[in-house]
Amino acid sequence: MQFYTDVIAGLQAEPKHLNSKYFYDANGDKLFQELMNCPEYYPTNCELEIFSEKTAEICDALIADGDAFDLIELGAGDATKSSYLLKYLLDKQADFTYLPIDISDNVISYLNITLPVTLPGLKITGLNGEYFEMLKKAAAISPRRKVVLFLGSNIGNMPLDGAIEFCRELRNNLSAGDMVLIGMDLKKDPRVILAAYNDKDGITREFNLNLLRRINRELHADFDVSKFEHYPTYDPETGACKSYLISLEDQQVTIGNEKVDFKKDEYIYMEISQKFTLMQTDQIAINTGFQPVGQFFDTKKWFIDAVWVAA
Ligand code: AVI
Repeated sequence: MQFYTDVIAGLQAEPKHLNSKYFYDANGDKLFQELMNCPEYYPTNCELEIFSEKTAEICDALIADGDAFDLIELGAGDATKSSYLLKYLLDKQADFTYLPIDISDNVISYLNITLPVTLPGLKITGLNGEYFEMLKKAAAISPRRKVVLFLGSNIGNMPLDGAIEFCRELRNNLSAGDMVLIGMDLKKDPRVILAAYNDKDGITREFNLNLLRRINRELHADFDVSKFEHYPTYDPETGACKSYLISLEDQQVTIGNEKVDFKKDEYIYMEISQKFTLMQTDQIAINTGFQPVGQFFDTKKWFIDAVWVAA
């Protein structure tokens, strides 16, 4: 099982690490929802402001010449932000089909059922699976122009070279003239950034510890989560915001048939949430085969939704 293999490989590595994509079990999803509502975690509100205040401008950029298109969303979640666009596009009678892609089949069946009710007239084909596999499927379903939404600064959860590789692969799955609307969190006051990953109510702490609990539940492990502490960091030079769990004592943890030793003060690297300069956002586009053609910001200019065209 991939989860088990990844966890064991990560905890036997030097330094120890876990992949933050495993944060999102049912409990992790709930904690992330709570996080998005907590006062310190600004990215969601910034991007919501962009989508609610700049709906017409964003849609006009995506509609381009007015030809029919497929609106594909990578990691659609509950589609709160994209619903602003969907409603506007429907009102404008744009000819489009919405294809949300998500790894969770719960998410896809929820969207397939609820969106046509809340947005009458919406054509929707939910795709359950890995992003690039589903992008290939979307291309096979229809030859129409593709507009891809990749929101929430999910791109920031990859190390910078991984993000570049991801954008290159995204480009390889698109045709010239296709578009991307990508949300990226920008560099800002380092104290604001650090606070977003170190909220007073300890939700981010629980979000990180939840992965150890998930490993206990699903992989027959015996982590004592009270023996680990959440340690968030932000480096204003590189823009890397990283979270670690620190072992509070020498301890041994059993995971299935494996035993993992932790020294006191040893860390597990849990997550990166990369922050970008504006110039970096353009550079990533250009270096991966896109042309940056539009920029939408919240009033504080803390977050960008950039429009890229596949060159
Ligand atoms: C999903 N992702 C963009 C969030 C972020 O900001 O990196 C996940 C998160 N981790 C801690 N707080 C939120």
